[in-house]
Amino acid sequence: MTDAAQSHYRICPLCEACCGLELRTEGQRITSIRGFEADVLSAGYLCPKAVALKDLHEDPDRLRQPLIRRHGRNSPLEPASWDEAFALIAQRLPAVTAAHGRDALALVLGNPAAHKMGLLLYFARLLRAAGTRNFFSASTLDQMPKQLQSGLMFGHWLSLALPDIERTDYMLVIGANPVASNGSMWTVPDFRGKAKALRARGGKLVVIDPRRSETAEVADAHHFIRPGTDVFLLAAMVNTLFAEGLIRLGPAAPWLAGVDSVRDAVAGFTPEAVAGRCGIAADSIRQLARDLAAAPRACVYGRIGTCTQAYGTLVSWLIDLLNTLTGNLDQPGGVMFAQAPAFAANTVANTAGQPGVGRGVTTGRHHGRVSGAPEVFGELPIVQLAEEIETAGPGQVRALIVIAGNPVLSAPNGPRIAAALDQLEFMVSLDIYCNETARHADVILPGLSPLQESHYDVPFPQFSHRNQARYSAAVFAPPAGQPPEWQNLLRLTAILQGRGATADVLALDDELLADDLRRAGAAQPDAMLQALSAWSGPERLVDLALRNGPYGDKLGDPFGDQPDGMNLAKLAAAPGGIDLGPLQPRLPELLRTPSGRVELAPPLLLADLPRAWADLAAANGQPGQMLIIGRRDTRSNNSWMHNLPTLAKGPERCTLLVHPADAERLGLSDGGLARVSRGAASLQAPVVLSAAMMPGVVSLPHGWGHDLAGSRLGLASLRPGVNLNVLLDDGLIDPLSGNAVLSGVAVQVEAVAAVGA
Ligand SMILES: Nc1nc2c(c(=O)[nH]1)N[C@H]1C(S)=C(S)[C@@H](COP(=O)(O)OP(=O)(O)OC[C@H]3O[C@@H](n4cnc5c(=O)[nH]c(N)nc54)[C@H](O)[C@@H]3O)O[C@H]1N2
Ligand SMILES: Nc1nc2c(c(=O)[nH]1)N[C@H]1C(S)=C(S)[C@@H](COP(=O)(O)OP(=O)(O)OC[C@H]3O[C@@H](n4cnc5c(=O)[nH]c(N)nc54)[C@H](O)[C@@H]3O)O[C@H]1N2
Ligand code: SF4
Ligand SMILES: [Mo]
Repeated sequence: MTDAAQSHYRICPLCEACCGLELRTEGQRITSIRGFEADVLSAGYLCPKAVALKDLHEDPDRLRQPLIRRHGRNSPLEPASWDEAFALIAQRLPAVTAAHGRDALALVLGNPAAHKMGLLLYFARLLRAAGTRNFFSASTLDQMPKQLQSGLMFGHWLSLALPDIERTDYMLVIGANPVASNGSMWTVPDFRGKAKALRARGGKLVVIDPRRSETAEVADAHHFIRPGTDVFLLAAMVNTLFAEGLIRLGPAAPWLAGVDSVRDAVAGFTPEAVAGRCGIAADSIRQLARDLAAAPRACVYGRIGTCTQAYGTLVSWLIDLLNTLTGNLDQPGGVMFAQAPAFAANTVANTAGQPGVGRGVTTGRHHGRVSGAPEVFGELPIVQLAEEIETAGPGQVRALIVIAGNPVLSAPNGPRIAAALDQLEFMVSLDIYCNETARHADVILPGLSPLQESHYDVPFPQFSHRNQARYSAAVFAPPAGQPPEWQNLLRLTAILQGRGATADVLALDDELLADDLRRAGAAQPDAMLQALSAWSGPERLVDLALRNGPYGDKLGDPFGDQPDGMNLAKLAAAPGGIDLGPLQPRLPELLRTPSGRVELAPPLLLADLPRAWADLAAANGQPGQMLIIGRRDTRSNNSWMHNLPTLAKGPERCTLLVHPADAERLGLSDGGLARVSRGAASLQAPVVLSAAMMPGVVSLPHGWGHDLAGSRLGLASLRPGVNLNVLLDDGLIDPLSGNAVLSGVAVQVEAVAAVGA
């Protein structure tokens, strides 16, 4: 008997572009993966990673069964049944918190959790049950500065001003490489195609980056910048707008507060004062400001290169100041706010509550125990995880749950983190591999293959360049007996609540949802639960959020008063999704600041400017040192996907890019080995000469170093690469957001003598 060919619509869960795919299958076999032409967001676009979903699904190293250490921390990780794995957790984990308090358990949430509705929605349940202050995530290796700045200016952490690329005339990209990364904190599939269209209609794309990146290659102009000096460049651009009378507030004017304070704050940052430090001529800085101001519709977009530096929050603020002071805030063709169809109530509070005013955001409700970093959006800096484990005293972290994260490779000073993990009394990892972090766990609980899960993008419609809603069902049924991850999180929740390993998690799910409804003050909670009964688990939460969202059929009070509105059943019946149109102006309704204004001059940020001013005169690095930056490659994804044959083939990707002039001075040759070191930390990487590098700057991608004993990534270990984060300093953060400094760190680079030479 042959299996019938079938076609499936499936949203790609691998990156923030969230492309819609069409998968063809015959029985359990995947026969093709393509972009789905009818997808309302991505219209057929896909990248090579999507095709690797087949390899991921079939990867023999992908875990299908829990692994546990039966005889304590020094015994080997061995396959176990689900019952045995949870019984071990129930036996060991509550004992730690019972003896040492709730903060003795830390939680780490990694990047892929943002792409899995079961993980993201149910993590909130686990965090509440854990009641610990020790919560860390990839956000402090990534976008925390952007969230803090957006929160301070607009009143909510997730109210991000997004470039309206399809209607703009001028786009400045700084510290982002969306041609390779496919965009971040901005869901915009096929950036390259959209950039091409922008230029074809006479618009201009300009890139500022220490490397002539793949995005710079498709731009009209590119400027090198010394890594870490964006704060100076952007402050000088804002200064120029004031100095040359180019300030234009536009239709947002009535809602803006603090323009004069901004003028005073940037007064000293003239183009001449910063040019030398940035490596950009003063005239060029002025011209960048003038071009931005002169374009009828313009936008500035900054991403990870501007966040992972010592002034990440200031830089993110200056970017939105440029957008605002040129009249482009909340305007078509400028930067605009999405209106997400779901999670308005809990994750996207800018459509919930009273429009136009709110509590705003604060930081520092508690502090890290050792270095005293303020909590930001409920999180402590992930670079401080190790010290919280190492340092004895009340509140010491003694147990850890890591969910879809790999800090041993992803965070600065991985070796220190690895050593700290070995000091824990108990550790659980939820992962699909035994990765470099999970190898330290007492229990690894595997997730399903993405193709065995249904999908709704929980956070990304909030960052989408167009309003839209999409849902896709699972392609394959999960294997019998393997629970979906939301159930694993609920079982951990039950264990932390003292209900043991065998609690009825479906009953707990009902109970927690009913609690949510009561807490939200629902007048008719029972009727609401009844109306949601077609769905269970994360789908039920999505249905609820969609129905009570801005486009929903309104389950809230009054009950069901928008019968034509959206719900999950309607969305599921629309493969390719529902288009909700281009972004619309949302001021002042979007604002959730206490003043009801866009806060252009938040005191926290103004108070940080003198730090930058004092630093302006200093040099970054000693003579002879190089500054190291990262790099993303389309065929790689942070610290994973290196185990998949279709992506792993081809040229070596973990290479050190060096400008030819630097190479000559340092005695490096193309294809030769370089030793890169910072203090006692060092690594060796193959050199590739590249005129695309700014002289004085070298680039090495992150997420490599798959040669650590105990991880189980067979293919990846054959070409392990080296871990950039071994070199980076876990003491370097942006103090406002707690974000790690991952870029522009000074290193020593020297040739490694060829053996026998
Ligand atoms: N030097 C340097 N370091 C960086 C960066 C940089 O630019 N430079 N970038 C930083 C950024 S932006 C980020 S977001 C972080 C990312 O760093 P992490 O948050 O550590 O995320 P990943 O490296 O993506 O690894 C996540 C793990 O999730 C697992 N996983 C994948 N899918 C699933 C699933 O469905 N369920 C479960 N349970 N697990 C799954 C993978 O197997 C992998 O082990 O790295 C950061 N590190
Ligand atoms: N293929 C692929 N796609 C990915 C990922 C991946 O690992 N691989 N990771 C995903 C994740 S988690 C994220 S957060 C996004 C990130 O998405 P992007 O922000 O687009 O990340 P990058 O491609 O690293 O681009 C950052 C750029 O900043 C530049 N840069 C470095 N330092 C500085 C500096 O000091 N100043 C300025 N102006 N520029 C600087 C770098 O040279 C680089 O070109 O990508 C996502 N998409
Ligand atoms: S760009 Fe590639 S990895 Fe990202 S969502 Fe689209 S297909 Fe998936
Ligand atoms: Mo990220």
